[in-house]
This record gives sequence, C-alpha cells and structure tokens, in this order.
Amino acid sequence: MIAKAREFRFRGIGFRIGLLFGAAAVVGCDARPRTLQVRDAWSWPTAPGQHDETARSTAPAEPGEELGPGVAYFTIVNDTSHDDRLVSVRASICAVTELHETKQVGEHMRMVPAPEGVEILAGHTVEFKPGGLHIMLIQLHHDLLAGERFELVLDFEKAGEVRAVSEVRKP
Ligand SMILES: [Cu+2]
Repeated sequence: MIAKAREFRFRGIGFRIGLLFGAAAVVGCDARPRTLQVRDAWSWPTAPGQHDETARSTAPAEPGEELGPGVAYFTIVNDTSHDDRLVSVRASICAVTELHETKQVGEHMRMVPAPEGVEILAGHTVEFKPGGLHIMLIQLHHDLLAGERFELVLDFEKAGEVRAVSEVRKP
C-alpha cells in the first residue's frame, strides 16, 4: 500500500512537471521576439550595359561624379509595438548615402530628399521601391555588377542598427 501511494505521488509530480514544461512551451511561443526587420534588399546594376531605363531615371548621374549614383530598395517590417524611424543608412560601397522619395511635383516626378528620416509605425510595413522611397548611393567606389551583394546598415531611432544584404539585380 505504501509503495503504491509513493508511486502515485511520484506520478503526480511528474505530471505537474510535464504541465510546467507544456506551459513554458506555450509562453515561449507567444513571446517570440517581435522585432523590426529589413527584408528583400536589392539594388539596380550600375555597370555599363547593365543599366535600363528605370535605373537611369531613378539614378541620374550628376556632373563631376565618375560613378553612380546607385540606388537601394528594401522592405521594413515593424513587428514591434512602438513606432520607429529610419534615421539614416550606411554602405561601405559608396562615400555618401541619402534618403530620397520620388514624388509627383506639379507635372513632374522629382526625387525629394528626406533628411528627417522615414517614420515606420508600429505594426506597419514600409516598402522602398522604384518610383517611391529609396536610398541614393552617391559616389560609388565601384560599379554595381548584377549578382554582387553588399551590406547596408540601417540606423533606427529605437531599434538601433539593423543590417541587411543588398543584392544587385534587375527586379
Ligand atoms: Cu534619389
């Protein structure tokens, strides 16, 4: 009788431990990190013969610039519970980067700098794409060749540094 009672008590504890692990697994699932992510980064090729009309109209060469500029696009997913702001972007493949938005100004499409950055509201996705928001890669150190990859470092007000790899390709 005593042995049976002990066995029963042991099983009871085992069952309770099992419940605890089960609860932890459920909590772990609910508490998956809600982060700010940068996805699908890409850039137009700038090498001679790899341009196309969209690349040229998005990234006009400026006088005195030997190369580029290039352009970078990506999608920002703010899966956190607070609003954030993309403040700046760095890339080691060029001397200067600028945050731009292509906008309709009167009858023309113009690139407008956005020095104040771009707000990314909580739970929202913001797409940087041709004809809209983009990163200008000014004074490239070398032409961007299709198939090449390079790193972008995005600085956010709250999320801090987020790194992404931009793939050079046609869309
Ligand atoms: Cu631009």
